[in-house]
Amino acid sequence: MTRIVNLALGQLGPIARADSRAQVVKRLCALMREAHASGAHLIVYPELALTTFFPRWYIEDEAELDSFFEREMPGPDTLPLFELSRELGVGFYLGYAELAEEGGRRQRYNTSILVDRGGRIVGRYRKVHLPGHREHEPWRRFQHLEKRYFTAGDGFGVNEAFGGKVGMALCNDRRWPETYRVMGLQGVEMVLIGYNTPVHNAPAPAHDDLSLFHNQLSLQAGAYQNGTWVAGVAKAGMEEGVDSIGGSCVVAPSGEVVARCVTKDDELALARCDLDFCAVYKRTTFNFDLHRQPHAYGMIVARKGETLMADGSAVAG
Ligand code: CDV
Repeated sequence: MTRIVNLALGQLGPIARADSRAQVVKRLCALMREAHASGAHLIVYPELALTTFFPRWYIEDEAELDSFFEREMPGPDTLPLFELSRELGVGFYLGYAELAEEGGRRQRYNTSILVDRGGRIVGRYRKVHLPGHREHEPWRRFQHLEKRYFTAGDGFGVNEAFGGKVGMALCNDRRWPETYRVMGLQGVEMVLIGYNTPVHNAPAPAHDDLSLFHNQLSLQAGAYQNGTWVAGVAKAGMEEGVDSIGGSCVVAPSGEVVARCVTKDDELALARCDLDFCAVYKRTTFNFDLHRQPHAYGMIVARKGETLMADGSAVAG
């Protein structure tokens, strides 16, 4: 069985607050068509890819806040993307704001889904590391209210899809070694990550010049240290007065960047990812069974049949 995944990065340029879902979905479909024409099996879109990055505003009106969220997936506006996926045989990763009803309670999540080449949802992930702050902080040039608007997800799973083990994360997750390691311990072979990263870092403006470097550093380290492919995809450019980095790229299990976007606009980049290449690293330098020393790490380690959660606990299943 061949385990080649022709991967497309579907980087997006800015989405204005006034842009409708239909307008955005049209852009996503255009990228998917281009990906298909280039032989892609899977296209990765950014975090919160259906709307502008609304956590930059302090929004008090609940109905206005809700307008950025999806109540169902697919819904009427997103259905064309699923239909096109099925028609072309191109799967996708999509980040969006999810409004869920759980036990009679409304919950808001920063979510991504994995859709197979038949247009079926085969995985869902809810962002674990929510950055920013909970209260309005007027001293900032713009807000980052993810802690206010979203509930944190509860773990990093791995999906059997595209002939291998595919994991998901969202934006700030990519800076944390645990994100990759928790999936690495489950044998992940490809990690898909959408992001929205402003160039300006309000709590640490001295880091602004390093925004792009830190993005790539995190993706490369996560890939190499876990012997996995990693794809990071930006929503880039000047969106509602906030400049965000581009730099979408695919990193091989060797830690090398093998494909990269060069603009801060809607742009496709392509990589031929051989999932079997992961084994070269997983069987040698990063053979976890042979070389890891969990007894020395002072942490709980998941046994077979258990999942290691982001807080370090292990749960069945
Ligand atoms: N959307 C994000 O998670 N953005 C963060 C910013 C706030 C630093 C990031 O880690 O890129």
